[in-house]
Amino acid sequence: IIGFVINGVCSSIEIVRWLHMKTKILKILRNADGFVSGQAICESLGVSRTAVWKVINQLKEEGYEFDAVSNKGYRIVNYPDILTKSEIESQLDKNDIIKKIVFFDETDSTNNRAKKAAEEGEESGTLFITECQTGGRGRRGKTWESPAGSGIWMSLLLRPDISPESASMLTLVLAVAMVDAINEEVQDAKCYVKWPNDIVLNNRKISGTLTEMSAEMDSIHYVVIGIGINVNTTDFDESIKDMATSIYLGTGKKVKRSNIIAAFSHSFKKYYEAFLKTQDLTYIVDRYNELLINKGRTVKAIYANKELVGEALGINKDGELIIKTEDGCETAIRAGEVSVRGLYGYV
Ligand code: BTX
Repeated sequence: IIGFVINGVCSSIEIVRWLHMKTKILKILRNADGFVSGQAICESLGVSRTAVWKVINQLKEEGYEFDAVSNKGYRIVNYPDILTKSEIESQLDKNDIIKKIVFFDETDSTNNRAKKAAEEGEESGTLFITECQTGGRGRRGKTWESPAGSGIWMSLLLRPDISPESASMLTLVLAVAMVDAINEEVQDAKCYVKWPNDIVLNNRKISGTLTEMSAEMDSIHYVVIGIGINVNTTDFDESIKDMATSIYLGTGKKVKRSNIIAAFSHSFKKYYEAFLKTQDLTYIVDRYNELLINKGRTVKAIYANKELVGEALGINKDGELIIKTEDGCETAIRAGEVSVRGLYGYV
């Protein structure tokens, strides 16, 4: 029994080393201008040629395409659209907010996985991601369609030292960071934000955010921010096909999902750090209002069992939407459903 346990421990350490090395080799190849020789990889990582060769073969099996020229080495000529730990980690920097990736082929909901791990002490900055959710959740018990192979379904675990009341603003911080990330990858994608949490392309929804928190009166245990993005999706369920779209359907461009995640990791860092400085949206409000599709349009807000119709003026630094009614009164609403005339069928 002792022998078995020791063997078991050794082999799991081997697997961890293997994954780590795979990420490093991928990073070296990804960042190289041209060919990288097998010898140079061996020397920089202190591993054998056989080990490098094995990793290259594994990458080929995952769909990476190589140009291999004797005396020159390897060069990646085509990347697969996959969401493995190595594929994402090889694009992150050491200062990114995302510190660790936990990937599932399939799971019920990445928010559920993140919350469970958080309860068990998982560190801030861990990103839970899956190819397919069988129980993807929207806000207030709604469902989120999360089929395999075409979208990003992920949840970021954070443990910010902020007051619990400020946490809901993280949804807005994330939305701005994600629009910037999408725009960086697809320059002519004209994405907007529909307050508070939808990302909209061509007047249809491509993304939504679900923020969940565990806190006491004055301190946060953890926040889980879940985001779903339709990236290369071509078909939607009958129930949402008139209101949903994807980056591909909206722009005609197929995008590598891992590139969006990496771009998001960089843009989120900028906005998150700005948010932590003031614990409000002081530094983000202008960018958010630039992207706000509701701005200057007639909206109908349903909140706290009330209904309000008026012009949306924009958000304030606390993330509230200010609505001006016909009588000239301005009301700031903190949370609720807001529909915009002409969007998703509201007329
Ligand atoms: P929401 O309440 O704003 O939106 C939910 C509504 O959006 C649904 O009732 C439906 O009308 C529509 N919808 C459902 N699926 C899609 C889709 N794929 N594209 C466009 N519209 C859709 C938004 O809630 C919050 C969504 C968060 C999803 C992420 S995915 C990772 C994480 N895990 C998890 O279970 N949820 C989050």
